[in-house]
Amino acid sequence: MAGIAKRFRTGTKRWSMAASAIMFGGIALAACGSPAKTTAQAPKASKAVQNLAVEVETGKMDGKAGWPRFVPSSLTVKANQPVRLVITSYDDGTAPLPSALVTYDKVAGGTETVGGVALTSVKNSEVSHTFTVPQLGLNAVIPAAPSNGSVKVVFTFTPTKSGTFTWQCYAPCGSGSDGMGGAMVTKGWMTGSLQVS
Ligand SMILES: [Cu+2]
Repeated sequence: MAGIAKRFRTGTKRWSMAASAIMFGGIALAACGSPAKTTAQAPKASKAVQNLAVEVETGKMDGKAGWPRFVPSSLTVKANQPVRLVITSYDDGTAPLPSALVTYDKVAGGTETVGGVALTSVKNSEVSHTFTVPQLGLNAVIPAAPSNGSVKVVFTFTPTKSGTFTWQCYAPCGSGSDGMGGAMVTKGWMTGSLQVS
């Protein structure tokens, strides 16, 4: 959460700098009567995008009834370079977030498209899984796939901290009365690692 707040502050600062630049440009324009020449440097070429592909398999596919899993569950990326994580989910089951975790229906720390459409949250009743890295403030939300079909979620983010972090699904898609057992607490299923080097 602190990370998100920090990013927000940075964003605000950048915006106000941009606003000052616009105002300054306006004054220059008024003074000389012709468009002010821009002296700003062209932005540097963007860094190469790191592409990652993950599948969410259902119990039918992985051979363990009621145990959905992310494949692969161990991911490795470089810090300070954008990551394009493509999550293809075949799971048509929903697992709405419980009230204590309901804010995880919102995308955080990056941008998301579902089936090519940008969105900032998924209706809780349609949530199937999340890909959440609490230590990096990342949250991708995966809606249920159509039955016998798949849904493609593209989550783009840039990790700025290096280390080995745990990712976790926060949607109660596991076993037990609260859905938080089984796959949810088993490494390699609904939790795994994100190594940022
Ligand atoms: Cu899950």
